[in-house]
Amino acid sequence: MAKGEIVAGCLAPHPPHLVYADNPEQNEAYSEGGWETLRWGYQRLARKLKDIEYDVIVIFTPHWQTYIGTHFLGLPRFKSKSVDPIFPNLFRYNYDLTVDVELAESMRDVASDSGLITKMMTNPDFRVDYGTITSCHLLNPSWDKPIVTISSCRNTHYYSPEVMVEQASALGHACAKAIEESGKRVVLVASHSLSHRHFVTEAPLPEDMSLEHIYNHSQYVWDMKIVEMMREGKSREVIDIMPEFTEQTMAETEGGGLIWMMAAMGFPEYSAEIYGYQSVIGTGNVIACWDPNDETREYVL
Ligand code: 2X7
Ligand code: FE2
Repeated sequence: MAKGEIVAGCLAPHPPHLVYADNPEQNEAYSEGGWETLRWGYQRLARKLKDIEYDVIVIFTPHWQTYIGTHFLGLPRFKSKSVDPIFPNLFRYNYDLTVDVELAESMRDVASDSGLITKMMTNPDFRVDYGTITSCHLLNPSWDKPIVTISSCRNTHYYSPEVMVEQASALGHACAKAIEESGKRVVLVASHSLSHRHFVTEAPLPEDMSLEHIYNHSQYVWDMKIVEMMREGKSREVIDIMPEFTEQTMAETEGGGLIWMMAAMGFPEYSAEIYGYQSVIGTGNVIACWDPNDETREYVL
């Protein structure tokens, strides 16, 4: 059997606003659009993924928060309605998704053997979080691939951002090993924003783009520094400054997704493809892709 491999790694922010703005049939809310820079970027990345041969999407989400170890979706199908607890007016999404339980269990086993605390989620009534659904919907609107969702163990809050770097890196290495042994071709997804200070009152019309802007200039400068380093192939350095970035901008990197993905991909030294940057309720969001294939990697933006 050929070795499994990671065929792409995507940094895929999940503001539910983006699904709301797209008006897919699965979502109950109706919008007049909005946040096109991100949505069009997602559409371009989704087209790229369609041209890549792969078996499964493995996604790490900060909105499935676990306090004792890392959990993995562990049943072949989850079907329900996911309602965003903060934005029920925008996101009430009827999902019906399939899980690659075999790969989820192997990742769990390897992670557990390496000393991490792990658990499979086997409650059929478990409600899949909106981070998973938003990023997966925007990257693969046809939902024609199985997924594996990995929870975010709250290391940053229990301990510190530095401990998160250690723990999420160990999890990344374990997942990479399990993927290699599986023989499967896998797309990794770190589902989160960058800077994360945000407005606390909603505009009368959420999609009124005349009111959308970054929360403050400091967040913008930090985000641009991180994006520049991604372009320059400095993924190791991005992770090295992550504790400070996370603290200074309340960044959603606190959940560990990007650390996990960069570690699993061996800290790429090639440029990340950039598909768009835009704020959503003041947060900073970049869509980026690390394509390990020199022949297909592009300069997008
Ligand atoms: O979860 C989110 C987010 N990460 C960014 C912006 C808006 C809402 O929800
Ligand atoms: Fe979020």
